[in-house]
Amino acid sequence: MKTIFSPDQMLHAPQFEVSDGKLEPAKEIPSRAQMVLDRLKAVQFGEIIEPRSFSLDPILKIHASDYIEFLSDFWRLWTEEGRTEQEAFPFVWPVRQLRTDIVPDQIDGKLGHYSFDAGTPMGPHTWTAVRRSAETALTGAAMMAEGARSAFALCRPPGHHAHKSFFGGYCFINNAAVAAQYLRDHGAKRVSVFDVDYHHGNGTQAIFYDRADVQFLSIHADPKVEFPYYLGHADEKGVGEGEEFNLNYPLPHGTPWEVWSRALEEGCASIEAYKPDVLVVSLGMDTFEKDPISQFKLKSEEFNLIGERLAKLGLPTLFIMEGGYAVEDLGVNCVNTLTGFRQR
Ligand code: OKS
Ligand code: ZN
Repeated sequence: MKTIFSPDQMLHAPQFEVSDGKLEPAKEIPSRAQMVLDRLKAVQFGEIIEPRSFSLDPILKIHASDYIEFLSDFWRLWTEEGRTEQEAFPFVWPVRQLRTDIVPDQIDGKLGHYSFDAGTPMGPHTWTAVRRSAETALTGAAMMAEGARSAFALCRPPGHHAHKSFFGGYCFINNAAVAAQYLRDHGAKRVSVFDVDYHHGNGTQAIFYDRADVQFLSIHADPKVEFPYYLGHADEKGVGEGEEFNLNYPLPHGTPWEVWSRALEEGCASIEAYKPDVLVVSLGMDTFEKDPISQFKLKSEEFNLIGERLAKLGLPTLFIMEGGYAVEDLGVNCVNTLTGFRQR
């Protein structure tokens, strides 16, 4: 299995995030990708290749053009308004009765319009890294369209919280959604996206919610007690043509493998019934027992079992990296998953 990665993805290097209302050290940092690269090399997992370049077209099939323009112009606007902080945080949002049909001119107004949380700083090189991360996912999708049986897109920044026109949860472009759409546009009739990150993939769910051609499944901490709080409940099943093609498995804090793996089984059974041409896995390792921001109890060896179970589906599979913040163990947990998959 080949890994796709570009060092440009390291250019997004936030120092801080607003977490639970406090300024804290940033968690979604370049060393995450480095730990995975180091482990891939240590076990000689396979070739690591640079992503290809893509026009913005495949990204604009998922994201609104004004949003992508905002992301790509952001740092110029920020400095033109005389702001000198090295990272920008939104702090005001157009919730409920406030208007979203007019985009403010002022940069803080824009930041709130195009985001849903304050935990996702933007810096001078965020756009470069974000676009390259999406190209990493797109390269994986292109390799699958060209006949690869599997690929690993080492995406960073991650993507699954990003909606059509707003960022949040460390995510800017929804890499998995962009990849799934690319696969649809290059021969796949049906695509399943299985999100095994600790957090609900609210962006991916919302993007495909009314569609029957992309099935979305997510195992995650119950949003009643966990970020992203406002999406990811079990009764969200899709709308219109998309009805029954959205499947959420919210689980309580403290969930161990014995319980988590039952949701994995159920999800796999639904994927088998859907009969997709290709599987996209939103791979988060923040289900790990020692993850600093999460409350599930998966052990390092159990990540191999995730890979093994997914392999049993017998589908061409594109892995796309999402979260995971126990940096010391992240490489092992990630490569364990990929190894479990390959050993089948
Ligand atoms: C603040 C929590 C912010 C959580 C962001 C989640 C990022 C992630 N205490 N998504 O999968 O890993
Ligand atoms: Zn996560």
